[in-house]
This record gives sequence, structure tokens and C-alpha cells, in this order.
Amino acid sequence: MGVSTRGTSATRGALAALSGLVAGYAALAVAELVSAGVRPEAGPVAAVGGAAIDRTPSGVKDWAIRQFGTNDKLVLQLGIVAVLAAFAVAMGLLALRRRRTAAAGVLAFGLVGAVAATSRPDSTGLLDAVPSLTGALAGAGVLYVLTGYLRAGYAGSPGHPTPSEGSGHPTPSEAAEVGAAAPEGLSRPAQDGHALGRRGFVLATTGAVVASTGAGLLGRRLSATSAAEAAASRAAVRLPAPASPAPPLPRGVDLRIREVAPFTTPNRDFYRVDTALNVPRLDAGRWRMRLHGKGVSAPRVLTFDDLLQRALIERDITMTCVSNEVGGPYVGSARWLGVPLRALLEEAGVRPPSRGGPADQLVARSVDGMTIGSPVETVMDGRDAMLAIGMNGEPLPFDHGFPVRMLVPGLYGYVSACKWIEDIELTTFEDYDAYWVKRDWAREAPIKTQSRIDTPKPFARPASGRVTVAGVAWAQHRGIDRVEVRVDEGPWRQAELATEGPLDTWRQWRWDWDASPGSHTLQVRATDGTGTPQTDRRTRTIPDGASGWHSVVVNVT
Ligand SMILES: Nc1nc2c(c(=O)[nH]1)N[C@H]1C(S)=C(S)[C@@H](COP(=O)(O)O)O[C@H]1N2
Ligand SMILES: [Mo]
Repeated sequence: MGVSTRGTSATRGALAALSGLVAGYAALAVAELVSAGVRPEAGPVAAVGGAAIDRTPSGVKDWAIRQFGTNDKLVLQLGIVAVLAAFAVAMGLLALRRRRTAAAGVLAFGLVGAVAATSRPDSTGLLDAVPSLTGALAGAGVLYVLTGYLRAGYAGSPGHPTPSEGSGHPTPSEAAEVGAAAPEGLSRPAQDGHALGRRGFVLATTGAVVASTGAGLLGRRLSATSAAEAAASRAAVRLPAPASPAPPLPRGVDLRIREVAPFTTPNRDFYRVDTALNVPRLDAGRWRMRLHGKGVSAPRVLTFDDLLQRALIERDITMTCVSNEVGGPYVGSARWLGVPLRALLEEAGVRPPSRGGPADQLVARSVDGMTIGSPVETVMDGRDAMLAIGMNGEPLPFDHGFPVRMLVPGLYGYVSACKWIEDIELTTFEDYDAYWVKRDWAREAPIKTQSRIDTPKPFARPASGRVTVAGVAWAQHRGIDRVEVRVDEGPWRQAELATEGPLDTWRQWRWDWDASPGSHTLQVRATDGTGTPQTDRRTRTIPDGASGWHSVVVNVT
């Protein structure tokens, strides 16, 4: 084993860095284990990551989503671990000179995790600080002990100074520290101390790594058990038949063109946008939702069984994310099963503002602290706003809000579609700004009319002759009346529309193009059911959704 605890300063530096990394590893592993017992979301990586997401400017967040897609959260977690590793190495090196200061540094870093955990919107209290603090204590302890061996080897070998260390005499306080903490035997004469220090270091390091791995794995196991319970609870759900089934879809709603998004998006392909680093895995049997606030004469707490016993509706609804760029993928359509929200609100005494109700905003809150505000007027205007429990014939997938989420057709998800919902409060827009509104997104955001070319893809090289140009268009709750395509800014040509489906769904279209060789630009625009054409004005996604025409450049060969 070629390690020497004395060696050159380069070796000592490397070993100190290693000690730092092992200490960081121990800190994370212990924190993981403790957070499995306390609350998984209170773990330091989840907490710091969540806090980082909350504080990231919307522009950066959009950029991250564009760069990394659904991997954005993985990238963030890797980033946090990288920062942690760098800090751990720094503390390891510092410990060569100032062991107590370095250990205190590790504790201070743990404090950052603790503060992040307790200040998260879903924090349940001071208990959330415990995983980070115990992890940091373990890390500080490991760092102190491991670097003790390194310094012992150094301080205990005055007879073998290396040239570069000639001036490296320990200060009295350092010597005292070594004496205080070094395991017995290290203050023995040089040769022995050297050997023992080396063996001790290797043993202690191995021990720390093995123990930390054990703690980490046990933590994983414990979290996996609760995840398994949630999965069992989802598997046990039997969705009742709807009192009001979805109108059957005409065959022609799907043109069945391979490159075009299918009319119904399979659950596994459905886009996912949320701020959750760890997807909440709830137990339907323990789910509760409170309904309360201004103008609620009969506040109540609903259980999942309460929902199952109500008259359910089933509807095809196309969802869209406000962060979807022109031509982007954050749109999908599913057959949802749920409890009509209007009836539930009316039973609780809620009236819309137009009928004298005091609340104009409905704020939905999720178990992970997300808040989403919708206009009460829209929720109660007769559209199929619902508390959804089923998606394409299954209970909601965990990613999409199991056991219950809200949906309001025609509104972007961030103002309507709260997943993992646990609270509905009636309030006013004046009194309360929801999560994204605090981050400069619009209070109210109906979905803008959009159309997208799914085929040909950008920079495709189709052969000249007949080329199928096709895609989807959406204007939920207004419907799509017309789609037009043009080539190289020539005249607009009317596309063929798929058979019309329900008003809250998207519509496929196609146009056969007689393509000549060369580079060409294709553009599309739609007209909604009120006769209003899609604007060509290009806007950013913030504050209320991107507008403008989608265009695709192709090279016909
Ligand atoms: N709890 C929670 N609900 C949420 C979000 C979130 O971050 N947290 N994101 C919203 C946004 S911005 C959108 S577009 C939709 C996306 O729903 P999906 O992931 O099922 O497609 O969920 C909405 N509901
Ligand atoms: Mo969204």
C-alpha cells in the first residue's frame, strides 16, 4: 500500500483532500439515513436543491429546462454534489493546518442545509433541520479524526523533515490539538508513529467509508419502503365508472401520421413540468384535502373515498405548459376522470364573483408547497374543471399528481393544474400571489392559440415531390377552425383538418406539399373557433405564454 501519512506535502495534501471527501460522503450518508426517518424532502440535497429552484430566476429556469429537458433536476443535483465535493476537499486541506476550524466549517455547511430545509414551503418545522445537522456532525467528526492521523504522522516525525516542509513546525496550538485528538500511540517516537499513523488512517478511512455506505443504503431502503407502500396504495385503487363518460372520439380525430403526436398522449410520454426534486409518493388512504376560505359557508375536509363516491366525469383535455416555446413539446392530451369542481364548490357555498361571491381567486396548494391560483369565475363558468383522479384509464401516475390533481381546461398548467393537491382556499387576487406570480408570471393565463409542425422535422432532407406537412394545433375551450401553411412566405394554403374532437382538445392537420429541390421555410398558423387568427407577434414564454408562428427550414433533395 503506497500511502504514507507523512510523505511529501503533495501526498499529504492528497490524503487531506481524500479525508475531506470521505467526511462529505459520511455527512450525506448519515443525512440520508436520518431524513428517511424524518421526512425525505428534508434531506440536504433535496432541501438545497428545492431552495435553489425556488430562487432561480425564471429565465435561467427556462434555459435549464431547454438545455436539460426533464433531466434538469438531475443536473441540479449533480451540481449540488459537485459543490459539496469541492467544499469537502477545501475543508480537508484546511484541516492540515486548522483542524477545528475545518470541522467547524463542515458544521456551518450543514447549517446551510438545515436552514434550506426548514425554510422550504413544505417544511413541517424545526425537525427538518435534523438530517442536515446530524449529517454535518458526522462529517465534522470523520474529518477531525482522519486528518488527526495525517497531522500525527507529520507532527510525530520531526526526525524526517522533507525539504519542502522545513519551516512547517507545528504551532503550539496545533500540537495541542494533535495531542488531544490523536489516537493513542501516535505521539510515540517517530518510526512507530509513522507506521501506526499510516495504518490507523487506512483503517479509519475504510471504516468511515464502509459505515457511511451502510448508513446510506439503509436510508435508501427505508425511503424505498414508504415508496413501496405508496405504490401498493396506487395499485389498490379501483376507479369507478364515470357517471358522465367522455363522448366517444370520432375515428378521424387521429390522422395516424407516424411523426405527428398521437391524439391521446400515452401516460409514459406525457410531458412533466414541476419543481419537485423528489416526486411526492402519497398514500391515497391517508390523502386529505381541505376546502375553505372566503365565501365558503361549509368548509370541509375530503378523503379519497369521498371523491370516489361522487358522480365522476370523464373528459378528453389537452394540457399545455406556459413554458412551452413556439413549436415546443410541453403539450399533451389525455382522458381524465375526476370530480367536477363547480358542484363541489357550490355545495360548499361558493359563488363566483359575477353572482356576488367575495373570492375571485381559488388557490390550490400541494403537499410540496406549490401554490397555483385560478380565477373562480373561470373555474365555475361551466367548463369541465375537475379534481382528477384518473388519467387514460389508470389512477394518476405519481409524476402527474397521484392521488388527486386539479385541471381547468383552457388555462396553462401553472394557473390551473395543481398536482398532489391537499388544500383549496378561496381568496382574492389582491390578497394573495401564488408561486409563479411571485416570480413575475401573469396572474391569469388562458392558453394562447398555437400550431406546430411535427413533420418534416427542422433541417430534414425530404426527396422532392409530394411531402406530407402535418402537425397539431390547439386553442383549448375555443376550438380550432382553420390551419394554414405557407412555403417561403408565399400564399397561405389551407390544411386539411382532422375530424373535430371535444372543444378542450387539440386538433391534427395535414397538407400535401409538392416540394421542389432546395432550402425552404415552412410556416403554420391556426384560427380558433371564435374566428380569431393566431398572432404572428413573437413573444417570450414569460409572463403569459409564447406567441408567434412556428416555422421549419428543410432542404429538399
Ligand atoms: N404540485 C405541483 N403542481 C404543478 C406544478 C408543480 O410544479 N408542482 N407545475 C404545474 C405546471 S407549470 C404544469 S404545466 C403542469 C404540468 O403537469 P404534468 O407534469 O402532469 O404535465 O402541472 C402544474 N402543477
Ligand atoms: Mo407549466
